[in-house]
Amino acid sequence: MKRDRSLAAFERAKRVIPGGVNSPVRAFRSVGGSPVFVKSASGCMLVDLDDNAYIDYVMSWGPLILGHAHPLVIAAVRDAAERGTSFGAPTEAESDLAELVISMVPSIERVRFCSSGTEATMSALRLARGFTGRDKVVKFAGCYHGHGDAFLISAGSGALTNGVPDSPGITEGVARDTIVVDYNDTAGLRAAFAQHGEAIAAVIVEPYVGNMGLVLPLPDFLPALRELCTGYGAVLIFDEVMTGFRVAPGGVQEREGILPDLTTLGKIIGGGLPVGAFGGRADIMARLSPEGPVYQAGTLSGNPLAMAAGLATLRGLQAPGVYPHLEQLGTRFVSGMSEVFTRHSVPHVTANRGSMVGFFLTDGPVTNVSDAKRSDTALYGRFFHAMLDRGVYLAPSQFEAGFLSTAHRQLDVDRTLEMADEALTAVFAAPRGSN
Ligand code: KE4
Repeated sequence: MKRDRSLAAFERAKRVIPGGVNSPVRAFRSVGGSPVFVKSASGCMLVDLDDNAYIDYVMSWGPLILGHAHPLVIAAVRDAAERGTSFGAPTEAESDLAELVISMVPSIERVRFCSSGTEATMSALRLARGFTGRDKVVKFAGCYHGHGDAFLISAGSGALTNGVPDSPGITEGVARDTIVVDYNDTAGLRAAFAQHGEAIAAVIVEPYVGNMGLVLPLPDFLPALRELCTGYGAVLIFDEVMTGFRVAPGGVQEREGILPDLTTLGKIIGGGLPVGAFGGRADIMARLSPEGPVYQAGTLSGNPLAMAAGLATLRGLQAPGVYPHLEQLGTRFVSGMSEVFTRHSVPHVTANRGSMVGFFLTDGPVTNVSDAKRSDTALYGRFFHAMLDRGVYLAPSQFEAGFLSTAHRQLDVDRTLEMADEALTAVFAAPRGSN
């Protein structure tokens, strides 16, 4: 498949933008090669600068659950834009979206909008610290909550004492207040609370993890989180930036029946435009400026175009049968992929929750980041490129989830599975290192 224009565009971009991208995962570092530059997209199809078309399973990393350029979303954004793009003053669209979010997400009584998932998680943590008067936060290895300093922390040597920065530019002082436990490690969580309980302001978790690849909670994990946070007076934050409105209308908390104290949202809530949000218990949200003392703000928070895109998207999800259809499509995708991997004797683990899908190229089970890292990332890279050359755009990293939309049809999934079979045949026929 010829991608000369994308190659040239990448060389141009690298001269003016670090790494040639505005978010690292887009640079294909994890799978090798040069990224596809997009000309346009519609439905489940992406078209690159060389007019190659791909069935898209990244879907902008989750926001586009109705597919690219959905007519209802485009019309709503166009209509809003003709009345002005931003005012820095309140509009009723913000209350419209807030009321809809509160009606859909079980634990949210009040909500604040911002412009990204990172802002949402940063703000939710500050609010939890302000509400409890405590400093420490517990996160889980392999979970990603945006690029806020407090979250770019790995488990330190003395894992339960304090974390170590994951990136230069993060101070020891910040790392000291982040405790990192293994996902699904309920014993480790109990130990963290036994050691630091009264100092823990919050626990933040991806209730279904998308940022290791798709990793699901063991049956006792989320209930233990709820029990310990309640017992020690810590704020339980479900980071549903990826799972919100994705795995169910009310996210994981609806599907699992576990209510957090705060929820962070993003992606789908903006329908492809920049929106983040955090919300939850009214008594906690009441501490937020200007009602309370915890400061948080944003020039473009509640932006009218973004509100319009979010409203059109969430309203589009209200149609009967949408979620059962997405569940069936996601299940077909992962079961078909499993059949293909089995046919080619590739060790694998596949899973889906609704239209959020994942597969690891390793034997199971995969319950935490150490398990996930056993995946054959070299094989994943060769598979990724073999699929790309056959018109299927998977996540350019083994450690990401995939997403289907209401624009994906059964025949798109079936074609994808045919291409997966062809791709693996080609990968194993070629001498190693050649593709
Ligand atoms: P943003 O700041 O990228 O809008 O959201 C951060 C974030 C927070 N929480 C969860 C659970 C997330 O998945 C994300 C962002 N997800 C990544 C995909 N793994 C965005 C892709 C990117 O970084 O370019």
